[in-house]
Amino acid sequence: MKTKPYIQDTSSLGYFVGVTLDRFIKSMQDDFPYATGELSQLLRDIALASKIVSREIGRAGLSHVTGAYGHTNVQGEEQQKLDVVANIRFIRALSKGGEVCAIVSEEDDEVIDLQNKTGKYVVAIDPLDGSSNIDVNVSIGTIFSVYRRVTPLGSSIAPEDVLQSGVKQVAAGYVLYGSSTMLVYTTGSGVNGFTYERSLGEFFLSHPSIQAPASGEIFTINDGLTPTVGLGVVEFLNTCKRKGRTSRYIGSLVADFHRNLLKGGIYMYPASSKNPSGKIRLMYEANALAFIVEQAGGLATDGSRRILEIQPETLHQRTPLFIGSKGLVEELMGQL
Ligand code: AFP
Repeated sequence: MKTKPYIQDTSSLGYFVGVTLDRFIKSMQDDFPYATGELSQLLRDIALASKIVSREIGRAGLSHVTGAYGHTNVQGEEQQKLDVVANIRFIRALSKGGEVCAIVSEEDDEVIDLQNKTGKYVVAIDPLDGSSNIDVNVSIGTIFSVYRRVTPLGSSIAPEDVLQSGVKQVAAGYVLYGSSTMLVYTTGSGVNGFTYERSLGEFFLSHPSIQAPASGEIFTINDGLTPTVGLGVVEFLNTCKRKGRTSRYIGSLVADFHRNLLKGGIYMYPASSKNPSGKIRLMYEANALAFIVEQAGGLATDGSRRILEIQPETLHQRTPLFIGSKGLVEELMGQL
């Protein structure tokens, strides 16, 4: 019988066509001979929860999960029903997996101690970011950071396991529930994006090795803030306008960040008189995106410090955030 080797030539389609998230995670794990597979499993747990949340979001208008839940979170913000649904889904997935010992969530005042003394990892998560956009069918997202616990396995969790600076992240990512659902993540060796194929129930690699353009034409800020922000930011905005740059603002950090990551731009949420420490939460918004943007060649700062080097003091600490293409962040810094 004549045989021939199976050579899959997908070069004309792009090398990565057909790679599922599971297979990709496995191939990354294989690069680390001592990896136990726990981080891989954790990433799969997050992906699974995000598929469920994507489904809930997709039918939100029909299933009575839009609107307020009737409770205010620790930030003083009114929780939406979908915030609560997403929080439950992610916490359930992370607690069932067995790799995680503690979770910090935007929706919970205190650290969630999973009482899992063999869990190696701590997760900080904003289960559903951009809540004000839920009811109006505009893109929203999930943001997550993963840290290795610092106390020995077998012991109870301690504050130092949780309050770690962004440089200590071992993985970070976001899910964008937009015109399609995408999961973008890094484990510190580049950034890769996966698009959800709903009918197959799988994420497929669609954006391999994402690189942030070195500069760009998009500036992103809530313009209503500008009368109360620092003069340096105002000056930078005037420069952007003089140079004919484009202003784009969705009000969902994940969506605004993702657009600028792919197209080149800068997202700004400075300190203002309303939010003297900025609005964006360090532990489950800024750090993950800062890790991703740096891995993609961009920058993230609070105006004077690299976001990843800020030592968090409290769980829900806020920070000013300037993040995006290197050239634009540097230009802004020159005017601060
Ligand atoms: P929520 O998830 O609490 O709505 O916060 C959204 C967010 O942190 C971020 O996603 C947006 O970029 C920013 O707030 C929008 O803030 P403004 O409404 O003040 O522009």
